[in-house]
This record gives sequence, C-alpha cells and structure tokens, in this order.
Amino acid sequence: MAILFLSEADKTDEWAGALARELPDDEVLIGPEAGLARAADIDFAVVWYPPPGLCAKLPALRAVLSLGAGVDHALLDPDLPRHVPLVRLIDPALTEQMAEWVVMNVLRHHRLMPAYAEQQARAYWKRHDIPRASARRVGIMGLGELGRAAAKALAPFGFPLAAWVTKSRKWELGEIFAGPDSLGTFFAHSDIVVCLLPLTSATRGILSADAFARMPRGAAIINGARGGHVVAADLIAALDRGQISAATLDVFEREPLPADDPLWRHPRITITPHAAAITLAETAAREIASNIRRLRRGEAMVGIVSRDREY
Ligand code: NDP
Ligand code: OXD
Repeated sequence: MAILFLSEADKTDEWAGALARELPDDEVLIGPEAGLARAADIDFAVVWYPPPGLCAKLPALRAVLSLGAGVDHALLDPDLPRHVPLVRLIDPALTEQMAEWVVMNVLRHHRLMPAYAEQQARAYWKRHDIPRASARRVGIMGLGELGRAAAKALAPFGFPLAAWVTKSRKWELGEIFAGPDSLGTFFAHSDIVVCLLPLTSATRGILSADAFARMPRGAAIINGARGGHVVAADLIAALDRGQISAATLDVFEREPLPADDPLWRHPRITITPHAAAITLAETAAREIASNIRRLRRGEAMVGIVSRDREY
C-alpha cells in the first residue's frame, strides 16, 4: 500500500525520506496529483492543511495523520471523511521544545524583560522591583501533552500554577479550573496566562477584551497555541491601556504574519514565527509510523481526535 504526504510546508524531501526509512515496505507518494493518480492504493494520508476534498477521494484510506499536534488545519476540510480516524501528532521532541519555549517566556515576563527591552531602546536606566516567583501566578490554558510538560518544567521555579481544562481532575502541581463557568475566576488568578489550547469552536477568540478585563492589571499573555485564540485588536487595546503589560505571540491568524500587521511593531509584543515547537521530520515520522503499524496490527492508535470535540 502507499502513504500519501500532503503538505505545502517546506522540507518535503526530508519528510518523504524519513517516512520511507520508517516504513520501508510502503511507497511514499507526495502531493495531490500523485494521490489522485493512485487513489485506490493509499491507506494513510499524512497531512498539514490538506487540499479540501482530497482525502474524501481516497477509497482505501484508513487514517488521516496530522503532521502537527494541532488538527485545526485538517478540520478546515468540510469533506474530511468522518469514518476514518483523524490522529494528532504526539512527539516527545515537539513537547520538549514547547516546554522550553514556555519556560523561557514565563521567565522573561516574570523578570520584566519586555519593559527592559523598551528601556534599552531609549537608553533609559531604571530598575524595577519584582515579586518572588512564589507570588507570580501562572495560569495555563490547556493541560494536554504540551500544557502538562510546560507545567512540569515550570514547577521547580516555585510559581503557583493553575490550569484551565474541560473537566475537573486531581492535579498535583496546582489548581484546576474546569469548564466555561470557571474561566473568569481562572483569569482573575493568573498574572501570566499561557495559552496551549487546541483551536476549536469553543476556544476561538477566547483571549478577548472580556478575558483581558478579568485578568489582574498588568497581567502578561503568552500564546503558543493558535492565532485564532487571540482577538488581536482587543490585545493591542488592552496593552495600550496597561491592563495587559506585555505579550509573547508565536502564532497568528495569518501566517506568515503580514509585514504591515500592527502586532509586529507594538513595543510590548514579542513575536516568534510559529517556532515555539518545530516538528522534526525524523522524530515525527517515527511516531507517525508507529501509529500506522499499530493500526495494521489491529491495535488502537495514539492521539485519535474526537470529531465532536475538535481535538
Ligand atoms: P491536547 O489535545 O493534548 O490538549 C488539549 C488541552 O486543551 C486539554 O487539556 C483540554 O482539556 C484543553 N481544552 C480543549 N478544549 C477546551 C475547552 N473548550 N475548555 C477548556 N479546556 C479545553 O493538545 P496539545 O497539548 O498536544 O496541543 C495543544 C495545541 O498546541 C495544539 O492544538 C496546537 O494548536 C498548539 N501547538 C502549537 C505549536 C507551536 O509551535 N506554536 C506546536 C504544537 C502545538 P481536557 O484535558 O479536559 O480534555
Ligand atoms: C503543531 C504546530 O500543531 O506545529 O504541531 O503548530
């Protein structure tokens, strides 16, 4: 059988090579034309923003495997077959990178680096008092693969941790807030808010004017999830009023972020180009191939997405 690789992202050769090494008995086909020409032979599609309607034309398809941890890109296809599983990527290498990025940015905000960067631009020397880490509350939105790893990496610094999830549970590292009714209280208890949610109908636009107003004055925002979580105009307004002190954004509604976007030039916004965690072909292909082998052995795959929850 054949694996179809569907992604406009760069490094196609690297990906095809890594998948071929992991699955030596399979043919790896690249791109929509190759897919349509050999539709009947394809049992797995490995995708990032698959062309809408294409997966529906593959009669032997057994699973759609995302090249990323998020699957919002695949769910944009209204014809994505519902009878085959959609699988997100769980890759320890990706998780490790995200934990590093979150720790780096929580420490940057905790230690007022955005304010010092602004001062440096004006050659202005002024020291600010900072609270101890034990008095800086960090609220993590989403406690999945990435949220849990970020929390574990933050815990040794002594920040009081909280997490917002769908269902209540025991959590040894901090306080759990569950469901939409607890969101306002969660925000009110978070001096630094880290967003690691999937982008779904329930989470789109969740970091809005209303959310910023509920946070303590001077709270900082770190978004490593998806651009659609943040209402950019509301964030800029909250920064300009001082309600939010600074923000770090890795993800945007439009990527690459257009050069004339005001987010680029705001003095208290730090931007990374969707680089918080970059999928590495070698490690990701290993995880994807393991899932393909699991299904072929009749075992359950890891990371199956609920189509109703959208994650
Ligand atoms: P998971 O599916 O493992 O975890 C999702 C978490 O979000 C769960 O804890 C879930 O709660 C929570 N959640 C989902 N919907 C809601 C809701 N409506 N209300 C409250 N909590 C909710 O995802 P990952 O941790 O693997 O990844 C998270 C996201 O990070 C990805 O979807 C992707 O968009 C983004 N990402 C960004 C990268 C980057 O480089 N910037 C790289 C990789 C991923 P519960 O536990 O109750 O189910
Ligand atoms: C992902 C991403 O979802 O890279 O893995 O954003």
